[in-house]
Amino acid sequence: GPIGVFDSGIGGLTVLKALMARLPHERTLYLGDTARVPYGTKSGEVVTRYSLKNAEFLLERGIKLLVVACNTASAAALPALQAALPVPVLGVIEPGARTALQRTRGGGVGVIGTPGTVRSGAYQRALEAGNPKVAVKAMACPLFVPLAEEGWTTGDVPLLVAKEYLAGFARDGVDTLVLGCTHYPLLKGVIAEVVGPHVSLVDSAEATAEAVATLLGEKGLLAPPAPASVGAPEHAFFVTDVPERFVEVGARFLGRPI
Ligand code: DGN
Repeated sequence: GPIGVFDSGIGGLTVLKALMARLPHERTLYLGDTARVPYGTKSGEVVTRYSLKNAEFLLERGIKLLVVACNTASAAALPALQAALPVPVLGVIEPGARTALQRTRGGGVGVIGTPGTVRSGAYQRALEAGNPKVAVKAMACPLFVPLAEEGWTTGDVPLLVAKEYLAGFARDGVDTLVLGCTHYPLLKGVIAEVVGPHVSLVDSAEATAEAVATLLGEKGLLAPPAPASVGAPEHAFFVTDVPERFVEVGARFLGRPI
């Protein structure tokens, strides 16, 4: 079966992009819950209810593994999804936290995400579970989401917003910063400019793709390479609202047409 991926909307395409690069032989099914986006400002209960619905839709289509691409949904709903589903379920938080712990030299780790992700404390818990001595500073950066979707990822406006959000990280001895939201990889340039070259940025999408590859390998679930005559594996997309905006904006997140 294919790998199932769901997100609150468009942002999870950054995770799908990393998955497709890391696992080029895998078929994928992506569900963007564009009717109910954003999740980032909603309560954990509501996000969990939506997440279970999304998972059910993908499960009915025969997925072998579920990737929760949305950080907010990973933070709120991972245990509920793992309890409810008969297939392995992976979120983006564990892999991002693990990579941050490998990277940090001084033990100061910053996390940025939606208000829901930060409020849940999920990254903080995952980091502290891996290393109790780590000093975590988390900050919600909600304006990064619309900026990324509008394609406003360079120039004065995103730079000013990034400075407002991130200036404190430099003072607090943070040497590693987790991009804990699907949209933030698009703003890597301005974020790096503000925090400076001594802060290592952790892309949760890439860390998750690596974790998916490891898990599929361990379970013997990797798709075999197809003969050249068969062509590239299929990637299917579903949305819960009309698809126009998803197709247009999504191409930028995925780095190729949808
Ligand atoms: N996909 C969400 C996340 O990674 O937390 C961001 C979009 C949103 O729901 N606000």
